[in-house]
Amino acid sequence: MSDNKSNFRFTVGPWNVHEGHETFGPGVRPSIPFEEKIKKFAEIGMDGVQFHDDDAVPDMNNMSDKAIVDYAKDVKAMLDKYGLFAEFVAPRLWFDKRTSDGAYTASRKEDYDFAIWRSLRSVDIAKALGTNKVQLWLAREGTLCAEGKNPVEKIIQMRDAFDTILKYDPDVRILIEPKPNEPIDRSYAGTCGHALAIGAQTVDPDRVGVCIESAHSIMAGLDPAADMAFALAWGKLWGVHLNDQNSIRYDQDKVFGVENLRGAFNQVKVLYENNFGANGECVGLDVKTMRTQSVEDSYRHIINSKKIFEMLLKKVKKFDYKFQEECVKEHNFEKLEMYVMELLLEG
Ligand code: XLS
Ligand code: MG
Repeated sequence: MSDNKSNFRFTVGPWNVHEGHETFGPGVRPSIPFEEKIKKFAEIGMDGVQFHDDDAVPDMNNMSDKAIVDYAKDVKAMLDKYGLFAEFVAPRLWFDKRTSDGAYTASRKEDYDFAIWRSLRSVDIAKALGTNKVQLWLAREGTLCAEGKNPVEKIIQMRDAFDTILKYDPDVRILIEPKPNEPIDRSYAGTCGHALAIGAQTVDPDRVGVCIESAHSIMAGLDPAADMAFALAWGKLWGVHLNDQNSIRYDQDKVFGVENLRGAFNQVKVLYENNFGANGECVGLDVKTMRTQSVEDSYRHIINSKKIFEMLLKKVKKFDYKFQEECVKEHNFEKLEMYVMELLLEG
């Protein structure tokens, strides 16, 4: 096994430090100014930042294409000031009224056109921030009312939207972030397999990969490490959003490893064994501050996620492959499983 390794680069987005709002309650903490978050990300050991398009350019809907790029260049200067890079830009296609019935799968042409406009501006913003990665979380690409859309037509329409993005800029790379539900009732492309399949149908499959989020795999009833492995097998794992999740409930964005330590161990293991990061891929931490947390202490979940990742990495490096081989030869998986438990539990 080669050893690039341990050179993992960590990223988070400004939305990972939020005011605490959720479906059943408003924010409970004051907002932290954008630059203060960026500065703090650098202080707590992040290497880069993930952006929604309007995290970078808040008023973009009311700005010209050129003004958007100019604004993004100033954000790049701010990142440089703190020694951070931009990992990707994700068009926020789930806030605006025009995306309430989906963005790429919208029923109305003017809504679809808006989604394309935001996506192409995301490419511009990404380039201005110094990255060619655009991440597409397919938030509302599905339906709230099964009879409301022709699913086959809409799935093809979504592929056509990806083609438009790919054709717009020959350097752009698309990372699809699949999620099975929420905010949509049922997603048209909710898993790693769907994302890879739709990528393969685009005009340039080599420029479409995936970002696997632990919680989203769990919500689909799948194992995140196995999803990561599936994408790694074809060289398609271009990003991860590590976090944790208590079963198939609402999307919880808990600290990495706090629900299922063995599951987290196996995510770190598959990333490490397969040299994730060697081509610039980042370990994204898509975790949210608990609603009970004070504003002064609202970065702890990020610090903890990174720490747990690093502690698990030490365990991964201790993993005895000789012993594993022996157990496999004997078909003694009880023995191997107990070895893993002891490895995880001992100090
Ligand atoms: C939501 C997603 C979102 C994306 C970025 O469930 O995880 O946070 O990662 O838009
Ligand atoms: Mg995510």
